[in-house]
Amino acid sequence: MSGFRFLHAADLHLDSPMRGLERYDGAPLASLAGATRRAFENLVQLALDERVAFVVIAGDVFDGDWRDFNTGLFFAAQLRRLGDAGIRVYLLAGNHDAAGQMTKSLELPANVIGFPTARPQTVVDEPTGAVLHGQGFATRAVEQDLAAQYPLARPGAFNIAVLHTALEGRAGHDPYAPCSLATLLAKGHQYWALGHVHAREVVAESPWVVFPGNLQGRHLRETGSKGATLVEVVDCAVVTVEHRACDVLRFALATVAVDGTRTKEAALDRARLALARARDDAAGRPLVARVELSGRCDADALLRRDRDAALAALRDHGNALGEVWVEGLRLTTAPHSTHDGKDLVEALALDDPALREAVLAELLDGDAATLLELAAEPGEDREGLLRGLLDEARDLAVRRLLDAAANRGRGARP
Ligand SMILES: [Mn+2]
Repeated sequence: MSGFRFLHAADLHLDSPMRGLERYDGAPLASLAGATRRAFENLVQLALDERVAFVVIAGDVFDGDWRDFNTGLFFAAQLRRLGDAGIRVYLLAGNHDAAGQMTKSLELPANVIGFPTARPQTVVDEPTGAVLHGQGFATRAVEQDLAAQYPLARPGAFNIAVLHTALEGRAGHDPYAPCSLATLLAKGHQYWALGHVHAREVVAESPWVVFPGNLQGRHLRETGSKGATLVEVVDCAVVTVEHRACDVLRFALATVAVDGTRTKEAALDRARLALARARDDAAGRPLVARVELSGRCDADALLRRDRDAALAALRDHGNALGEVWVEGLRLTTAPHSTHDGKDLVEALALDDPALREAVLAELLDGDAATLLELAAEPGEDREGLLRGLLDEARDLAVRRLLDAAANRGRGARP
């Protein structure tokens, strides 16, 4: 019986900035700095600890052309740590670090084998006998099906095909190097080491087709555990495929049901619990969380009236928990109501001119001037503010109509 292990990673995006984080006092700013680099250091340490034979990196090591040589120097130094332990690295260019994108380069250590970008190449990893096939991106936008030109599996060997692709398309990702799963399966390789899609996904298990996901989340669309895939091979067959976390900082969406809460404090208490739970899930890593409160509750109006205070209370709790950055607060709550839809329909059908006038007057008195000002002035938060005002207006109208329906039910017209 002969066996070996290898690590499959992709989308390191070294030195890419963390985006969309509003700074505030007490926020764990320092934990963001260098997160992509520290995640890669964790990957290298994992390779050393697990004594893997080689590491496969399926594209987008870099976020784009280097600002200076430091990004490249850091990467080469880490690769050398692997080289000193006799670990090979098979490297493929993706859309972000396509050959045509990079103006600076460093000669990589001898343990690194890069795939060409003009055509697919097959290389044999001599110590294990594994056969690897791959073709990198020559330009940023590769629109042809690269997989179609990949060679067939070499019989009697363990074949790994390395490819940067969106397959037949994945939400939120440019549809580069499009190909069908059927094309991949027809090649006969035992493992397709894919890159490009930042959410981890095991597309197929027989044979294995895997997106390991990116190594480190960078914003709130990259939530949950991030890392690499550890693969064990015995007698030319995959025995285990495991996700291993490498991230040093985690992103989370904390969705909190606040149905039935009477007070703002009661709703916020539920949010505080959800933050503590998300912190536990991050297993000691600093956390960036967006809180979303949803459900029908009496606290709805109170929360909306003083959203800044609610956000500050949650940020303060994040500071108390330690290294929890509350990115923002989203309210999808609605007014609590004991009435069913039938009441509302009846109320809307009232066609009571006096009631309609009262509702409109209330809305216009409060918000018309602000709405007009906002509409005239371009600004970053204008859309959010307008939406907030419109939400409030809608809720106010609903409340008025429900009150009217209730009064009518009791036979007392306003
Ligand atoms: Mn990519």
